[in-house]
Amino acid sequence: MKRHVIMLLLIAVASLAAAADKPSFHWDRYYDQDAVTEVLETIHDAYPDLTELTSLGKSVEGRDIWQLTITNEKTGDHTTKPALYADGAIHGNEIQATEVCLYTAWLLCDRYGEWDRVTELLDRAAFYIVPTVNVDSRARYFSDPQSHNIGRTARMPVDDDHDGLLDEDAPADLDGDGLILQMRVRDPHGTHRTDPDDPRTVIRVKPGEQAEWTLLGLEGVDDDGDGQVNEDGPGYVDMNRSFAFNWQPPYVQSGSGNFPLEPANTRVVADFLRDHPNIGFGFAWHNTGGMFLRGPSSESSPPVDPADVEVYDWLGKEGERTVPGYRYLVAHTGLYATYGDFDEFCYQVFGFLAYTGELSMSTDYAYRGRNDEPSGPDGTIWSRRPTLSEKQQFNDHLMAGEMFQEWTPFQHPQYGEVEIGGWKPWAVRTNPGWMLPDMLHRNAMFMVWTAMQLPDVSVEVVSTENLGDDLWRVRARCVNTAGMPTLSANARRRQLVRRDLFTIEGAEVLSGGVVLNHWLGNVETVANRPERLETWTPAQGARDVEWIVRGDGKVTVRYDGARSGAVQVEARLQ
Ligand SMILES: [Ca+2]
Ligand SMILES: [Ca+2]
Ligand SMILES: [Ca+2]
Ligand SMILES: [Ca+2]
Ligand SMILES: [Zn+2]
Repeated sequence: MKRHVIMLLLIAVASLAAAADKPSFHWDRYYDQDAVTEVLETIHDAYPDLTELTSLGKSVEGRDIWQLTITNEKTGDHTTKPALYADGAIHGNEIQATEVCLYTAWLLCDRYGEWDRVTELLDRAAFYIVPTVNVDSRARYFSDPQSHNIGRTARMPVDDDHDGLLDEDAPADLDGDGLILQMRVRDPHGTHRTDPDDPRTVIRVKPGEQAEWTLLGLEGVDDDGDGQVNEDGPGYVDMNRSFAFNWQPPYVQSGSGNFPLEPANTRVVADFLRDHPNIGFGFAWHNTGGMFLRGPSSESSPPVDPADVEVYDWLGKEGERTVPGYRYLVAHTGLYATYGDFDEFCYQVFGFLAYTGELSMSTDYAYRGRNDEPSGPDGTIWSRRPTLSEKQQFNDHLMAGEMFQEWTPFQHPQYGEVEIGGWKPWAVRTNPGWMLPDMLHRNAMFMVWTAMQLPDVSVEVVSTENLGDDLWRVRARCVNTAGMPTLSANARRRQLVRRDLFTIEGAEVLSGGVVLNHWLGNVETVANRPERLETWTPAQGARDVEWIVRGDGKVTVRYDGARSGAVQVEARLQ
């Protein structure tokens, strides 16, 4: 009796200890690059059987580009499982994309063994997570003077104004407050006036109105005396215009660099995708706008196969419900054209579907109640952009006025008396920390749900029929219970990845083929190598095959897909 009590106590203590050992993190804050590394190492140390942490390589400035693999390694190596790829912050100033990746990694490990669906998912599938692609610019977003629009691109020097000098005239923190904000100069012949609803806001003048201000852009001076201010800041190679499909030179697509995959960061991502043909779906996280974007990315892009559009649409609607307010859109018709971007590269080169996820929306900053004007142009609350003065009310009532730097006089060496002020970082593109947890969880769960739709196959021998002596008709079936086919329509049509192999071993195979109609017995027999049938299996569907074999022992039937993993079963010819 006593012994039992002690045993129970020990078990209780052990499970408490296990719970206490689980790392927990604050998800209402942002992590700088050192802290991102620490979070990843903490997760990996706590879950060594679920994770592998590697550096894909060094960035342009020599920082590690971390990649975390998450799967239950006891049920098989990650390369043998269907996989979902997710990365963040290829645009370095779109920082919360990294937190979405970190949160997802933590959630999967934390809930493994607790939530059945997560447990089953990590037993049969893998996640490849690259929290920060543009590690250099994201690191500098925390360490250098900040602006929400600075740090998008790779830190590769480019002569933006073609004057023979590289990166010679960047925006600068003139008043030394650690922020790079807007400059304005008093000008009765300018373009803007003070908003009568809020003295901090400037609005464009309408015909007949008296102007007060000319806006001068970001803080900075004409460093090289060429008559322009801020015309050539650090870099300008946009790594999400650098992927190797429908890449266009900079005179068509600004920031595309000299040739596809030029920045080291983009290159290591592309190499990783190439080296992992088991990836069946991709996400690249960005801000801003609240969107899940897919191709075609431009008017010159090939169309998405109608069968793949059905999958995209089905998943996209789930995304819209999981993250209310976000819209699922075709990139070039719903937003704008891009060339050489990630999701089209995934789809057209490797043949797996991918979304570009745009985090944060202007309606996050709404300040209005149910009796205020309720809806936007398309009748939804989400399409109504808050006006700048409404955003100031949000600032005052929810952020104690800390989102906006009041306009302050400054003596500028070239413009004379100017004013510096404007929206601070955390006000535009990135949300204040307290808004993060809900956003992180919803987008993470959309990825989890998407991963649950990766091919989930099993194989069975449906029948073995003796045709006389040692001649047998063997029928086998692969069943895919998930929402994605084992291969996308584009991957099949353009042969972007090997076809799945339905094979039989252990007997002499005389003929074989895919069963077109198993009730009528129609079989599409192949001319060569009938023991090795090349095929695929539809979503929530089955693939039947038939072989005529000579033998008398055990046969092994196997279904092996690059994106579905391999399953096999044995049967006896008797
Ligand atoms: Ca230059
Ligand atoms: Ca430059
Ligand atoms: Ca200049
Ligand atoms: Ca210049
Ligand atoms: Zn972006």
